[in-house]
Amino acid sequence: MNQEILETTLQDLPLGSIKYYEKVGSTNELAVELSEKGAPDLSLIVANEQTSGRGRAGRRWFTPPDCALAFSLLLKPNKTTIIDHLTKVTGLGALAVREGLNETYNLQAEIKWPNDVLLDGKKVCGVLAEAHWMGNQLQALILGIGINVAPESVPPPEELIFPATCIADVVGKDVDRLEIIESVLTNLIRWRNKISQPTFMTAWNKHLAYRGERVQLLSGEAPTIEGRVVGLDESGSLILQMEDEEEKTFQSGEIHLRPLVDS
Ligand code: BT5
Repeated sequence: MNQEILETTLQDLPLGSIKYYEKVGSTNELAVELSEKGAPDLSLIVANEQTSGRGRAGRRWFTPPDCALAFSLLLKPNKTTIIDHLTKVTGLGALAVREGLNETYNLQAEIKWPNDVLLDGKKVCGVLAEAHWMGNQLQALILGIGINVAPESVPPPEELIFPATCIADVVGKDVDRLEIIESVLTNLIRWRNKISQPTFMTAWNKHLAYRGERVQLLSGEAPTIEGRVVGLDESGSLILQMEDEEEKTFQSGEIHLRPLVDS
């Protein structure tokens, strides 16, 4: 991958700008700098390697060179109604990845609420949506996406809190990073335009992992919550059926979800 190849591959997409780097700290961090300089809607930053890729709550995202996709897209609030749908932006990224993997390699990925994409029940992608504010004005949403493509992108098990995989291992052959990023971005732009429509939530809900299954929600020091996955509400919050049959809704915040084996 390089700047020229990326520009050629993505030439039909309405991107604000495309910047390719061989090695960066974090593409989300660079996206903030770009936003501060007034970069337009749909400006894209892609890195071949990240040295301090980040996940949620200060966790690390592993992106060694040549084997993964790591990119951030700037979404300007004035361009769409996205400001009214901030709680759905992580889902937008996850849904775009799911659709991209389906389109390119006919894969049936699932979305583990709130921000992971799973193949064969293992994490293949993580999404990190961050907001860039100036005072009380939202400047841009930064949608960071990391996808494991070749086996070298999968961290060793001792670094993981959830099992991980990569596309090549699931498909059983080498896969093309350019083909995947093109398809993911195409789907992302398409779904962003529909984020306010019921079809968006229907699609996200349809591909939700663990529907009908028992899961645990872990959130820092707070007591663990257990329940059965019912689905998502219209804002992207998770609905669980609790032990007493009552349904409760949970916003993502810093929550982790874990499947539970039914007893
Ligand atoms: C995420 O956080 O899954 C969000 C990851 C977002 C990464 C993208 S890459 C482009 C952009 N630039 C950035 O700096 N970040 C974004 P979270 O749900 O907190 O999961 C983090 C956890 O996933 C870590 O604590 C590890 O256990 C695990 N992990 C780290 N690297 C992984 C990988 N390559 N594959 C699977 N799991 C990984």
